[in-house]
Amino acid sequence: MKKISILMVATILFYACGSNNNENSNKGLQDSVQAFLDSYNQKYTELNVIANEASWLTQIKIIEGDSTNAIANNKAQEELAVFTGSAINIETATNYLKQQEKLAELQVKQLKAIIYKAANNPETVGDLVKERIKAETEQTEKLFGFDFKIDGKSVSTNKIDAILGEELNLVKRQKAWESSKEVGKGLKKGLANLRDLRNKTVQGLGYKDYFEYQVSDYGMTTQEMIDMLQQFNKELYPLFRELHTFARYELAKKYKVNEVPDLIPAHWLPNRWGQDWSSLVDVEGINLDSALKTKDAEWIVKQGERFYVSLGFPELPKSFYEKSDLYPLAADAGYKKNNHASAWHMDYNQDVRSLMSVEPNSEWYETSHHELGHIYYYLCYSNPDVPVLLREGANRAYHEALGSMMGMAAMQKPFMENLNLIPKGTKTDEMKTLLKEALNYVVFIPFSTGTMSMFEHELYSNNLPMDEYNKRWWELAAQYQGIAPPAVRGEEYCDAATKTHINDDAAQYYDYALSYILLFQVHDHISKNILKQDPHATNYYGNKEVGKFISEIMTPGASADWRKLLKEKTGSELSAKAMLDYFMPLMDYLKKENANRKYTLPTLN
Ligand code: X8Z
Ligand code: ZN
Repeated sequence: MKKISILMVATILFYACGSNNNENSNKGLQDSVQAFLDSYNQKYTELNVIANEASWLTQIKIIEGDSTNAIANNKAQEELAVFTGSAINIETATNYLKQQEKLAELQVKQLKAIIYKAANNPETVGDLVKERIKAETEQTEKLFGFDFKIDGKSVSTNKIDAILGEELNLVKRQKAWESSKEVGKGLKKGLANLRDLRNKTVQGLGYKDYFEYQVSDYGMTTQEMIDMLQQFNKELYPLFRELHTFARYELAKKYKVNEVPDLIPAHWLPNRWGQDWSSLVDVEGINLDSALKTKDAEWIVKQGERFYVSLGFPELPKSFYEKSDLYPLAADAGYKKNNHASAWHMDYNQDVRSLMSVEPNSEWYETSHHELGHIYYYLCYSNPDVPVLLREGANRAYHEALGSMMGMAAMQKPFMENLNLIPKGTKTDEMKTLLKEALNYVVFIPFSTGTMSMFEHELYSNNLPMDEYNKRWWELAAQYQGIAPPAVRGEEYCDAATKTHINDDAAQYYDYALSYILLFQVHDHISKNILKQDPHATNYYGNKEVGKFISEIMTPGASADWRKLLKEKTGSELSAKAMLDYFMPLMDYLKKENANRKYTLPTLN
């Protein structure tokens, strides 16, 4: 037997005790951090419940001249801001983070989340925060309380969209388009003011500007984000250039205009911002819009739920239907509501709601699937393993991606056949289908990576002067999307501010660009590795393995590292490859269609 020397015994004891001591002191530290986090999470939830409820009311009922909801909302938002931005919370979290190697990973993530949230509302600039909250409420009320009019008659945004979707008369189209831009005029000053307030509040904790602050949520610098967006835009450029050329000629034919313009007049397009051109192409045999005309709006939402349930997700809580606000207001309601779709997590638990104005058409069919994606994401991470502070997406793009992916899947032919939205065995032109999809998903990339994100970058990071907002907006729209306004748009307008997100989801639109890239990556994986189906023609319906895969992405919420999660689930880093592969077959087709046509999309810088 080997003898153990006295010295060796002493050494072992020393380290054992030492490490024991360390463990003890780590445990002591971890316990006190946990006590802090528990109490933070509890208070944070309480205040959010009140603030969300107040904010919900300001969005579902906007009564002209009645500021009751706005006042209550400002008060609730201020109380939440005072808490999240409090010096004591910042100091406590910062101090604990100095010993982060001794803490559990989940604790470190929560402490960082506390500091991140604080940076939007630091106590040190409390007055500015208050001013910003007030200005934000005012801006939202102006945007969604706006009375859109054509020829002096009030119209809903759904009506404007319907005109832009169907009308062949260019004069009528221009009227509808121009009416949709009127709201921007009254939002311009508010936007300039909000830009300053947003920048100043985050500067309190050392961020350069609000754009940098929002981007930092991805663990990235502004430059890294801009580079990534430009990279994606560049990769999709050749395809978009073909689509742009195709669309110019087809639209000129459609409107019987002899001379094909170099830049597409914005009012020729079926979307107010030219972000989705898909309704330009009809695919014979697949007319989702006409199939949906036989359904009602409620069917659209319920069908979305049935799809998720078929994958193994639970039914929506009863309260979802009781408390959501899903359908358009009656024209004579006497008040307005937010007309842009959103999903809400009221209590970080089961109180989930959506605000929409669903009508039975393909746009709302897709949007309902998108919103339910948010709702199921909320429900998935509302579990005891995910602390309230981390009940968010793995990153913001994930939150946008999964519902959009379900929307895309729900529009593929085998899926629609299965639902009897089209007759089984319908013969269709697959290239046309792909073209229609590209006019949605590919066309969105220059808008989201370019016009929107570059405008917001210049707005926040470069302090774009107010008297250049409209000029710059249209320069970017020309550069990236190849579109132009129907007539000169001077600085009395603020066309950027007609887009919801510019006002109330500031400096975050790249979330959607990344979400489209991500959704094709996840869809590619699901199609090839789980369903073993062609990504162009899948049927997710009823497949529990697909449901399990999606729910595994959703369930950890922000407790997961988004890059690791993507690698783990799809085997690759974030990349446009899947999206490019998906649309690749279109290149040859479009090149032939575009033979002898003039290409006019501006080249990339
Ligand atoms: O804003 C949205 C969602 C909000 S939850 C409806 N989307 C972007 C937009 O409408 O501009 C979805 C895709 C793009
Ligand atoms: Zn969304």
